[in-house]
Amino acid sequence: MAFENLTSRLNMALRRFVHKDYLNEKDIDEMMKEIRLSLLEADVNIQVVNSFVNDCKQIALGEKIMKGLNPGQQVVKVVSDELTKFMGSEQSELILKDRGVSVIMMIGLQGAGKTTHAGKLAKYIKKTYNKKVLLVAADIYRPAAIDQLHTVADSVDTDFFEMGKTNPVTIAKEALKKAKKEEYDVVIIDTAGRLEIDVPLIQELKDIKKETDPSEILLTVDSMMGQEAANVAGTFNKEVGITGVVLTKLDGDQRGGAALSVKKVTGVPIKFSGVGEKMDDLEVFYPDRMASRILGMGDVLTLIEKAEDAISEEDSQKLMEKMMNGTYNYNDLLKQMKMIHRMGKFSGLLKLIPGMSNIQQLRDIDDNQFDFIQVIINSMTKEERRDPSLIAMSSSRKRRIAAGSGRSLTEVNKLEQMLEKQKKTFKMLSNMDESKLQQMGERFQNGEIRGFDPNYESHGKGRR
Ligand SMILES: Nc1nc2c(ncn2[C@@H]2O[C@H](COP(=O)(O)OP(=O)(O)O)[C@@H](O)[C@H]2O)c(=O)[nH]1
Ligand SMILES: [Mg+2]
Repeated sequence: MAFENLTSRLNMALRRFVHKDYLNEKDIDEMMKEIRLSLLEADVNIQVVNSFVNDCKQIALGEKIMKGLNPGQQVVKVVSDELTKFMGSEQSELILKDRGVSVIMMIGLQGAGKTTHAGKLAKYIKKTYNKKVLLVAADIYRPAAIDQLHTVADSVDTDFFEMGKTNPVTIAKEALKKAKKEEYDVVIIDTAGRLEIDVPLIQELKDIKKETDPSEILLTVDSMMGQEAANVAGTFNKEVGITGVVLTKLDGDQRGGAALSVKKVTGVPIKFSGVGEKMDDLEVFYPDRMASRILGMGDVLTLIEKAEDAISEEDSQKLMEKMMNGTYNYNDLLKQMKMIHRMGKFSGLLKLIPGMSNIQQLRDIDDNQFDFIQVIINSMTKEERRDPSLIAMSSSRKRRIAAGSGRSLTEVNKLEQMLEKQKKTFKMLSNMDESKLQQMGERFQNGEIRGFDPNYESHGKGRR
């Protein structure tokens, strides 16, 4: 794994402090010095390292100590949070159009992994989104590049398009024409690379971009290339414009840290990582998971997570506000379910969560139901999750979500009703005066009333 050395060094730096009940500024300085060295050794850009360590220190000094953590653990949390932020905070989803043909351009230097990752992505998109994909050979310079993509396409059972050594812009144009006619959902264009960025290459990429109006321009960055990685990404971004990065060869035993600067330098999110030569060796890039993997302190981080859960008062407050002002949506529903799910049997903790009435209910949801509700919500677009009315008003959206999640339309409808009922309950609650609320609260706790249909059931066990 690319970050083994970084992990063991960081781990050493942090372990020394993690059980301390008291940390002074000197301790923190010492810790930051170690972190700085670890990052530099892993080949992370020096300016990036300096600002990272500086930020961590300022935050660590200013942070209130969370209940349940000692100061040492608290600093680990700060470092972990900053590392996550540094790599992009949230996971960035692949952008695909809801209808029509979406084009993905794979770009990058020669040998970075464009062709391999075009194949991996085709497989991933077919599996995850159930879409019809066309792989297009537009690298006409490298000997055997067309054959290579053909082999890759066959191995992931995906249709393949080539026109030999015709002009790449024409190839892209014709491929798109075919895709529209034959109702493909996604076209992945494997473009040519160079050993170094040059003017004709940039021009060619610009021309293909202009011709195909891509949803995604994904830059493959070889994580073994060291410091140059971030510069290359910066140049491609400035010249062509990129929407995401695929960090390849993270399975290598190199230092790899340079690639981590990519997000910081370009502002473009890392969307996937490549972890091997096989077509399954693709991972969705989650900054938080990568941060904990790099820190290699699973035990401490789990502890921190638990402490955070238990006192997620701020979250609860926010959720409460959303419930009361009618903006409660599928994201909130999922968040709330996850909270309750994680707390599991600790019913004593349940009263920490607002929205008394629905608790009874959500608590009764078993693992199986929890999984498929999650699957359904994951099949919604970002907009739909944020604005439930989009789904409520459109049966074609519901059908698409059902198909995408592999669940029945009835289940999608039930989930929608569940959300609507919850919203209604909240609305009712928010219109009550205080004494009445209190009365209601007591009755809820006694189990006399429930907010909405408690018989929300899954249809059969497992998927269709
Ligand atoms: N270990 C490893 N090798 C990779 C990965 N991605 C690509 N490769 C290898 O890197 C070489 C160049 O990849 P290729 O897709 O042809 O790069 P392109 O020139 O950008 O199209 C090939 O030998 C691939 O098998 C990866 O994530 N891990
Ligand atoms: Mg290639």
